[in-house]
Amino acid sequence: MMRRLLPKRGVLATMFAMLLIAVWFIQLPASAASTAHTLTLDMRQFEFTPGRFEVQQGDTVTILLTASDVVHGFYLDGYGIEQRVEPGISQQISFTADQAGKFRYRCAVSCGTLHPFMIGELVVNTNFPFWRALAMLGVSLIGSLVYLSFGAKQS
Ligand SMILES: [Cu+2]
Repeated sequence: MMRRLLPKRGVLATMFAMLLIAVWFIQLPASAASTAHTLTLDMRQFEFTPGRFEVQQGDTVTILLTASDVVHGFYLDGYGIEQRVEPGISQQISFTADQAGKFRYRCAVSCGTLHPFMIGELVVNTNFPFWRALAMLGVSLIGSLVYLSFGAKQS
C-alpha cells in the first residue's frame, strides 16, 4: 500500500536531474553579492601595508592611500589605476573589482634602491562558481541518498 504512494526511482532520478540543471543555469543578480570595502593602504620604503588583500568580484573598493616616508605611487595592474601619493597627503581611489584574478600593485614612483621590489597583491575572488559547485554537490549527494534508500525499500 505504502509502496504505491512513493514515486518510482525513474521519476526521482528525473526530478534530481532537473534540479541539477536548474542549479547549473540559475542566475544570481550580480549586485546581490557585492559589498563595499574601505581600507587604508600605507606605503613606505619598500613595502605596502597591507601587502595583500582580498575582495569578491563585483565589490566596490575604496582605498585611502598614505605615504609614511617619501613620495610613492600606487599602480594596480589589470585595472590601470595609478595614483601618486606624497607624505602627509592621503589620496583616495575607488573602483569596482569587476575582473577576477590576482593583480599586483606596485610602487609607481622611484623611491629608492629596492623600489622595484615594492609589490603587493590584490586577489579578486569569483564566489559564484564555488557556490554553484557546492550546490551541485549537495543536490547530487541528497539525490543519490534518496535514490538509494527508495531502491532498498522497493526491492
Ligand atoms: Cu615606493
